[in-house]
Amino acid sequence: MLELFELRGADSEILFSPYCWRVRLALAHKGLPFKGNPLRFTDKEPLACSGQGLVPVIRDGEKVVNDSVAIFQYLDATYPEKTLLGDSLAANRARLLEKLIFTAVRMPLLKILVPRVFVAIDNADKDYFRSSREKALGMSLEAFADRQAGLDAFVSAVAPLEAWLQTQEYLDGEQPAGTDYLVAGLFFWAWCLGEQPWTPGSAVDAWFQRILKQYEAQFGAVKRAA
Ligand SMILES: N[C@@H](CCC(=O)N[C@@H](CS)C(=O)NCC(=O)O)C(=O)O
Repeated sequence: MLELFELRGADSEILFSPYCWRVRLALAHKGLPFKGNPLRFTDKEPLACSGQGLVPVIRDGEKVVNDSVAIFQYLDATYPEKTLLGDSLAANRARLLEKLIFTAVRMPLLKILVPRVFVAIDNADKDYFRSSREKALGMSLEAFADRQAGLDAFVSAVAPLEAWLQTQEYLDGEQPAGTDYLVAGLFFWAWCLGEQPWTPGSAVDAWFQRILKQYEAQFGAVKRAA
């Protein structure tokens, strides 16, 4: 069976990586059965087969693929039914969208979520998480975290999505597909860590709830941190 290496917290059922959520949602969309293999940040050995150290990684028989967008493309090429990204032009646009939201949506969320991630992760991961993230951010986690600035920037970043979702149910049209999951992965990250930085009752909220409900109908309730 297809295997998904993903990220877990101290509680192995709290899955909080935005990129791994993208892949869970994509596998659910394709209706592909899979076995989740949740790893701590510092469990690198099982990822050796992928030649790098980040999750998500999928193993599908002999084939090993890492990187959420590359996994979407692999799934479309191998299991063409229920397209995620589409042909090369559409796939290229999805990659562009991914780059845009990486900065616009991920960074505000990180400002909100960093303290929650630090609490949720296993004790064995805390030193690694702090030192690797502080090096990348160029400052301490405490200096970076800023809930109010994160919330304000997040609301501005999702305003175009809010307008878009006033006119159609999903980012990809009448049915959800790849761009919905690329963005929703970030929302699941917040959700699993016990946050909901978007406005209850908004079009974005209704969109997220539709995707969540569809996933939970297949896989059961998503566990959230307290
Ligand atoms: N571009 C990659 C990003 C993957 C990534 O950054 N994964 C994080 C988890 S959210 C990770 O594995 N971190 C492990 C580490 O920092 O050692 C994707 O889209 O899959």
